[in-house]
Amino acid sequence: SKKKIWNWVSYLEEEKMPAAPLKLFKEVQGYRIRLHFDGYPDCYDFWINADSPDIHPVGWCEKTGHKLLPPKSYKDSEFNWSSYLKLNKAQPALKTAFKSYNMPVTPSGFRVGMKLEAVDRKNPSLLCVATVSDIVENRLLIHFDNWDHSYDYWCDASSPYIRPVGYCQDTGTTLTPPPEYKAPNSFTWESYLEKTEAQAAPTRAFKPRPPHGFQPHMKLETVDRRNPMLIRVCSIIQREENRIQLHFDGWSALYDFWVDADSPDIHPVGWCAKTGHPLQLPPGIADTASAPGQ
Ligand code: MLY
Repeated sequence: SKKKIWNWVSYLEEEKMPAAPLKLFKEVQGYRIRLHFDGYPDCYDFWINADSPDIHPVGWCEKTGHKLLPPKSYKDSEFNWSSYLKLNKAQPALKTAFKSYNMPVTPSGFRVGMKLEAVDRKNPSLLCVATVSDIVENRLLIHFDNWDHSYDYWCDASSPYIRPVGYCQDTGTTLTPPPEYKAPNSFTWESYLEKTEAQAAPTRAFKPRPPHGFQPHMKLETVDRRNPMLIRVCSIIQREENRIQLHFDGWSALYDFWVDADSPDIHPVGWCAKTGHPLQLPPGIADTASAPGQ
């Protein structure tokens, strides 16, 4: 039998399903790059969108007072960028290539040290006592009071995972206090703010975003988290307030998974073609595809 060349237009027609509209995606620019930590084995390499707010030009840590971890085998005091670049005959990535370079910093009502109520993303049923522990551009680092940093995450003022002090009380939701509060009801914000000499983040600083517009059956291109080098043809099968459940077309439902609607790993139909990234086609259609993650 003659093999047709796969393309989205005829695939959507055959499947009688729509592409997820462009306007539903947070970012539709950029391409993906693979990053390697100098001095560390390749197993720590990771893929990231070139416009990610998590990557910064050489010198950024020094300029903004963040701690830069030097390549393995260097002591903190031994490392400086100019001799390191010279020694390795390497070029710094151009500042203008970074998204933050062209991004206006909108003033926000958040300040480092302010308290709030935040979802523990590792235990999503918990809304907890938390602090803004860092601010970079328009993003906030959320830390859970008296827990280790492994629960920390970055988000922006429109995140559905953060709420002002008092939200739990107002909505009759259980608030998880810091771990030292063992007895139920022994925690009150009033005395805690006083004790910690902290301020509550003002309600006006929170900018709740409108609900996402993704619907079941829409198709898109999604990073395979088991092997993040790969981007696959995908369909939405369910939606929730902040998340969508995805299915890899042609694969077992065992591989279905949930992602945040603003995940940087979901892309509109045509994104791979536009950015020059290979797209893994549904199996059976082409022999390039392999089992997810293998
Ligand atoms: N079962 C976990 C729950 C930890 C929750 C931490 N959050 C609140 C930051 C444990 O006790 O380790």
